[in-house]
Amino acid sequence: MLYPIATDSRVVLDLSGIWNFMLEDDNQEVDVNQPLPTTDSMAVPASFNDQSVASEVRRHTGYVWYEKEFTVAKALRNERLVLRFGSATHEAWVYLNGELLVHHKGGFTPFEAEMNDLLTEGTNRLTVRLSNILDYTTLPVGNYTEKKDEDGNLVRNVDENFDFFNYAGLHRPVRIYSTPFDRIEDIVIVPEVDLDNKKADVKFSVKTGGEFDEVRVTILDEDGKEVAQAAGQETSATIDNVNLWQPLDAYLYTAKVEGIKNGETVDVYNEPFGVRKVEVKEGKFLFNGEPFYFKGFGKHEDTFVRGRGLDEAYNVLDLNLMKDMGANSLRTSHYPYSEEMMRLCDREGIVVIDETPAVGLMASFNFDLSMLEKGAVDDGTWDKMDTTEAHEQVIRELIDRDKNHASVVMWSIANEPASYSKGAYEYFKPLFDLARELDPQNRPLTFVNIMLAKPKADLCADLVDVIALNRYYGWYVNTGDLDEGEKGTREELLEWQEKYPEKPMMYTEYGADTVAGMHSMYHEPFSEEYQEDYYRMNSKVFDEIPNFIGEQLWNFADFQTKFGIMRVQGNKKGIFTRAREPKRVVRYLSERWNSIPHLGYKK
Ligand code: BDP
Repeated sequence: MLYPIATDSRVVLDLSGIWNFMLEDDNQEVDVNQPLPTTDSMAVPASFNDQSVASEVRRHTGYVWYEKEFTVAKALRNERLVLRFGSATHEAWVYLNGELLVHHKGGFTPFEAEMNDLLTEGTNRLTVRLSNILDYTTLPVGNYTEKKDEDGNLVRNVDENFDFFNYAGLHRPVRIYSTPFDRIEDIVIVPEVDLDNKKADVKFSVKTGGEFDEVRVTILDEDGKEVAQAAGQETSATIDNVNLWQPLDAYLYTAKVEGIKNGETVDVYNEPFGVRKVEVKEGKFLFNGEPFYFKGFGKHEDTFVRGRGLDEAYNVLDLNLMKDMGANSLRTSHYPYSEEMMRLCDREGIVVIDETPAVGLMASFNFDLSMLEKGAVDDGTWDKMDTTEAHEQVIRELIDRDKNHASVVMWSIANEPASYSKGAYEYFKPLFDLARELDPQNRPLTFVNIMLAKPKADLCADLVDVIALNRYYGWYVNTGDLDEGEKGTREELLEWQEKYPEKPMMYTEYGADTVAGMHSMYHEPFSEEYQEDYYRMNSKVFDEIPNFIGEQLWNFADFQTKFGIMRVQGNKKGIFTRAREPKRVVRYLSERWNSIPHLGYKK
């Protein structure tokens, strides 16, 4: 799916701003033919939760309504007009002037619909009903319950089966864009790099709607100079003396794609792309032929007031903080991030592990952990979960959306599923096959392995190209005992390496909750000193293991979670506070990462 941009043939209108908002009342039916009976204000894009002072809004589970009026200038109404949501969390029913225009389930991927037939002159009314319900059919997974209160009203509850607040709302821009009726619908770009000869053969596949006499592709360099041209919907062009897209040294070409009729350009679209080659080979992750070392973060889309809503200023700051520390990468834990962030990573040279929202795929922790050492555990997860359909859908939508991004070097199919439990392999095998079939660039695949699923217990590592581990030695186990934590870390990493000598491995999470401003002489958990000691211990072991190709810590910043006795105003594993103030460990990590080259650290 193409990102909406303005070109010589396209206009983009932004519906961001103040919308009307209300919670749905189960006892009062909403008539979509009438304006919503509310004048409460809600800003878009943003989560609704933290914009209100009422706790029933912040904690509302169920349905909410948004509405906005808009007008489309006459001059545009003869064009094809598409209404597009960057995301709507988690399920949306969209009405235009009282008619259902589009429905979409899944809170982190875009969707759109042609709106010409329902559009009127003058004022149009756009109404959106949203659900934030998560259950065993959705991703993420929620434990959903309903009960009646004393007055007989239905009370819904989602107990998040994951460790972040269930923010919801119109999180990303809502836009209208125009195209001619004969239009470019999609572009697939596959650069094949010949590193020895500094050349790239770039394949293009252009999907169109309507009719053109000719489709033309022109490749422009960063100065806007033409470097190659090709014609046809399935075509290719060669770039000589190619500028590679390298970590922290991004080079973006633009594919200018034109649909031509009677000698005139009817539609034009500009898609940025980078030329780079990633491969997994002999225990290494090769980036343009050289071993890459991931340094960076798992994070969240999480800011004050906006919640999970798009905030481009925070995105820019976050990447600047990362670059300043010598980091080069992030994982979009635990859901697809905004398209704006993906484009920013392309431009800044930040390497991305792109993750689906498959988090919470675990029945419960209530089983005998010692069983895991023996293998063959069944905790019931894969009978309980009914997420296959949602999982397939989101793999399709994510790859469709992000397939051309140079920054994306690997897909993460899930975070911390019960990969030790009977049925896990059978659940994941078809999903990995699907992702391999869909990705035109054949990127490596992984899923993020939970600490319970050590080499003897895990059933799914055969499916991955890179072993991605979330480990908390010295925090959730060996709490406060970094000597034991170090032993556990070393022992397990060596075990993985021995079992899968060909597969590189990395940490996608490790961290310790740390209260900013808390200090201690005595290695006390939660102190800033302990966080630093914890990271120093881990670094030492990482450097001993040849196939260990990256460290992405948990978490970039403190973030909001549900209530729980382990969380005080959320998760405090950030190395920055939620306000992006550094904790003590930032200095140590900056020194370490600035001294580790992005390429060629582990030969
Ligand atoms: C891991 C999860 C992550 C949590 C983290 C933690 O992947 O979402 O926030 O642990 O406990 O299990 O801090």
